[in-house]
Amino acid sequence: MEYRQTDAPPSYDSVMNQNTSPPSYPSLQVLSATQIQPYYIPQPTPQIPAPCVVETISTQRRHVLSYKSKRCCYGGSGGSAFVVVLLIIAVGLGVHYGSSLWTLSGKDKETDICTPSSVNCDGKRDCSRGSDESRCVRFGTANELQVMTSKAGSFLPVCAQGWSKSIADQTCQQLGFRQSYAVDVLQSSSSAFQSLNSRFSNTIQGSVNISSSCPLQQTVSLWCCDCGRPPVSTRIIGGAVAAEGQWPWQASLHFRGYHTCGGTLVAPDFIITAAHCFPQEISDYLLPSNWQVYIGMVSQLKLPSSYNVKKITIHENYDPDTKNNDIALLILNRPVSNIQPACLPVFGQTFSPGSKCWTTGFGVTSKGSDSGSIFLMEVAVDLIDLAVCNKPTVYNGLITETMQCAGDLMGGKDSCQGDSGGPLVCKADDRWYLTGVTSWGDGCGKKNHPGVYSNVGRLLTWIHGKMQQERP
Ligand code: 4AZ
Repeated sequence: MEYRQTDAPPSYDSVMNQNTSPPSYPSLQVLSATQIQPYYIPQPTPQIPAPCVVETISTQRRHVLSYKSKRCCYGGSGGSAFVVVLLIIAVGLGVHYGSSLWTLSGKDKETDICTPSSVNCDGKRDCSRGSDESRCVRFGTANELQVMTSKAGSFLPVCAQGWSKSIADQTCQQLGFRQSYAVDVLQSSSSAFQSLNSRFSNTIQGSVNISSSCPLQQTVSLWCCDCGRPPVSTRIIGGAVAAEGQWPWQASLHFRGYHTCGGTLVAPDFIITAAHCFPQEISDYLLPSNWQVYIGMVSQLKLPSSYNVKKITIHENYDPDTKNNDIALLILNRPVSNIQPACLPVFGQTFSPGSKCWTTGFGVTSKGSDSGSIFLMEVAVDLIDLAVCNKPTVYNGLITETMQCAGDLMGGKDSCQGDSGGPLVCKADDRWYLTGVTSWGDGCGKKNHPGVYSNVGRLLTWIHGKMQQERP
């Protein structure tokens, strides 16, 4: 995180506890000029040793070992060749294998096999991984529940009549949440609706029928969890160290005991992070057992108990060269309780250029620094219009629709190496929404080179789809 301003915040050193000597960072990469390749993020990101390095590493080694021993059941000591043969046979037979086996193999391997007569959003699962039924629900303004059915062919609001807590819970569970949080009734001006059938059958899209009206035009607004409202709302004025509880959804992803990337809790079982945190060419990064997730803490010296990763899902169309679709979803081994997730934006929600948003992370605090930050750092950034960010003097056309620039064109306020995968959040209606995922940039804090974030609003269909497919 880079932070320079004229009305200067306290320097990093001045906010550090002077009595605590920072641990040495033996394996850290120095962010040198040669590493700052324009438009490309050097990988892997810097690694901050956890204070309990020995213990953490030994625990993780146990995980790795048990993982490997499981794999031996598939592959034996002959290893990879046999696994490859197995995979080929599996695809050939259309066998639906356990998810972690696929994850191991990296992206593009999650073949979803569909029946020839597969129909999307008819409530019947025709594909082995359920992709035909995973993009049929979304939320509109005011969290209006909108359902697509094969018959309607478009997203329509759902009539409030007949709605119950049980249907709300089942719908939220379909979307990857544990239960529902709140239901409201909206006054709709729509001219077509979905009305509930008398029986709920598995999915919400399988339980509604198209209708030209709703009683009193009342439709359902559904919340699957409370989100985006931190318990603490004060912050260190002008400073850059985050107050405890300010950004509870912030995750620190440790690869073999070292902070490597940020992440954001978006539901009790799910973390959103960046695809580039899992370089495809290094298979170790794709092993869930090599990762530990810490959530809600503000110091790498005070780690809470960790979560294991059950599965890493990387966007199928992530392009490591352009960083397009730089997003990944982690499912945790157990649900997080008592920590507020950030809200996911609703469909069509926009944050206008110039919106005040914040990005947070444990990344390096100045160019050339050889270590990440022990403390969670925060910085206010402005959203920057796509066309401005694509100007020849800025990123000269490299910014796609699934990216969002944020920072300050004058330089100084930026995320940096090690912040990757972490949140860019913007406030609306008193809640913080995950607007971006820290992705890349030409250096850090440089004039005319703001931070580039994955555009969460543009990747919502992917996020909801995967949360449904991977639901706990
Ligand atoms: C990185 O390497 C990185 N200044 C993250 C953010 C930015 C640049 C690089 C944005 O993880």
